[in-house]
Amino acid sequence: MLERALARRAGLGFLGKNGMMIHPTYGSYLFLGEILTDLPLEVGQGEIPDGCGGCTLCLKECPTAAFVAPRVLDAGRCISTWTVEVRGELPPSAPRLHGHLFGCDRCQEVCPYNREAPLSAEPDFQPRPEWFAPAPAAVLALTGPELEARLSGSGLRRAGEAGLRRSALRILEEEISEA
Ligand code: B12
Ligand code: SF4
Ligand code: SF4
Repeated sequence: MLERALARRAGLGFLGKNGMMIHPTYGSYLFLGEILTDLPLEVGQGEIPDGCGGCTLCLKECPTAAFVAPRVLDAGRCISTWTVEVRGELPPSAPRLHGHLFGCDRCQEVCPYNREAPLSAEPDFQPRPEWFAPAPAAVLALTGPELEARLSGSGLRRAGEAGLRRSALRILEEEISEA
């Protein structure tokens, strides 16, 4: 299901130039979910108009130039693809990870709609201190059982132990080549 397109049509938010579904008050740090039902429901207030205006902060911020045009993402250039979704070795054609171990939020961090957005109090969504910007060398130094224990109940399991070690190694290689 194309969740963002559906969310826009459902009146939950507009699609920003960074491709994200943005709620005018809550910003874009939102997960989308659906319930499929044949219950007759009341039609809501309609679509929320585009709120980007002349802003292009997200397009300029992307470290891999992944936006082909506003709202058009080349997923093959997005750091999220290479640190979250891809399994196995990273090919030489993969973009630089720019220090990102798992996913990337840079096109959201600069968005004015996220500056004042309220933070969730949901316990499951709070960052775990041990995973808050960990040094890649510290991740590589963890033994298998230690890393496995830290991944328990975490979304980071999507990359898994192998994916996180691979990204940590790649970040260190990039740092060394830049030095
Ligand atoms: C595949 C996927 C990815 C891929 C490819 C993303 C992409 N843009 O295609 C990768 C791995 C790169 C990725 C990255 C991320 N993702 Co993702 N991803 C998905 C997934 C599973 C499918 C998206 C898809 O089909 N893309 C294909 C394109 C064509 O569709 P789309 O991007 O959904 O929507 C576009 C079109 O529909 C078009 N469009 C639709 N209607 C209209 C109307 C007009 C007028 C116009 C001009 C355009 C237009 O514009 C939309 C925005 O680009 C969805 C869940 C889902 N089932 O929808 C989550 C989802 C989109 N991802 C999500 C998130 C959080 C992320 C990341 C922030 C994760 C991270 N921290 O690293 C990044 C953000 C990257 C970015 N700027 O988009 C959330 C977004 C929540 C939100 N508020 O928008 C979703 C909805 C998951 C969820 N259930 O919460 N993702
Ligand atoms: S998530 Fe990062 S790499 Fe992907 S489009 Fe946004 S800024 Fe670019
Ligand atoms: S940074 Fe600016 S252009 Fe990008 S999504 Fe946010 S408001 Fe729109």
